[in-house]
Amino acid sequence: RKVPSGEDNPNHDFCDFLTELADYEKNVSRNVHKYNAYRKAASVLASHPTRITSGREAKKLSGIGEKISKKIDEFLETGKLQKLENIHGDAKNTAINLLTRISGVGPAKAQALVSEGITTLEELHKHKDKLNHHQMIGLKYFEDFEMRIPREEISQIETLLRKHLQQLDPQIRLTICGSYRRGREESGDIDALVSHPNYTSGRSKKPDILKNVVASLKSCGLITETISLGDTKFMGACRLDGDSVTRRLDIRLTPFDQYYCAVLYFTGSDMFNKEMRAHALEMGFTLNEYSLRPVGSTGVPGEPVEIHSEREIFECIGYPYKSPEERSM
Ligand code: DCP
Ligand code: MG
Ligand code: MN
Repeated sequence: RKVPSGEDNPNHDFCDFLTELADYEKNVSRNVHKYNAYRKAASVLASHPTRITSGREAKKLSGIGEKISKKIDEFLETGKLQKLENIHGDAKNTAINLLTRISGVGPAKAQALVSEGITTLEELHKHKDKLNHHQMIGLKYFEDFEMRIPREEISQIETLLRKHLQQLDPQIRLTICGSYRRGREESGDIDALVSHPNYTSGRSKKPDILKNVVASLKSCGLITETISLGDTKFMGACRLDGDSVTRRLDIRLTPFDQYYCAVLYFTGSDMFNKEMRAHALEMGFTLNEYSLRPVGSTGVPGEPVEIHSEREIFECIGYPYKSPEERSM
């Protein structure tokens, strides 16, 4: 799902089965290493410009080893994968896969439900007592949250957010990050980042900005559900108007001095972040959603580098600048 697929990708059928294998490793086997290996292979193939015609050819690409190259051969020869056929034939896997599609339900929870005999949404509706608040909202909006959000709708929501935040406090900064910022035509959710010059990492006082923001967006009817609300992180749902689909909305409040590291992180993609952080480490820096810090010979990170733009982070670690649109790997 996160990997580009469809007409523009000559290897999309390989990407699809690799993504499905990745999901199986994450949700059923719970093997994060295999999950990462399949995702990496899918992303490498997704950005490969020409059709791969053999496992041998695929193996020359970074991130594709013996096992995956054999799967590509099997798929080319038989049009399917026996491993996936077996997975599809197992009702338990199917149930776990269904339940993990509910927002807030992870692999462990899904497996626990299945072992208690709950394998369908209908059954789950009868056993809501087994769900926490997040999972309850996930179940309530199961269909809505599965629908991709058209770019145009996020753009309209962005306009509304800006208008309300401007009224609340003209100094508040807002950037919609995630796949939307990477220029995608459709997104899975809305990732909003807000900041304020009066809120910096050095201050110990708890910020009340996010609570005010959420209260104001609730009272105007944009925010319709709250999954969780802390000082710096809101998870919930919003709706453009009465008959629109309910959309997952995340809002994070970030200290002003950490704004660009946060924008970079929440723009993603997650694979791109992994790659950039690994490059930073090679160059003697540790990079995360808060800061960029040099790592001394002792291995202890130093003081954060002062950052004034997203581009500066790339420059500091000698990583060729990529526009958000180029980060969808
Ligand atoms: N992120 C990350 N590592 C994770 C999860 C998230 O680096 N494990 C960062 C990169 C993501 C961003 O946070 O791009 C937002 O997370 P989302 O899950 O919302 O992912 P996207 O916005 O990229 O895709 P989607 O359209 O599915 O929401
Ligand atoms: Mg997103
Ligand atoms: Mn998100």
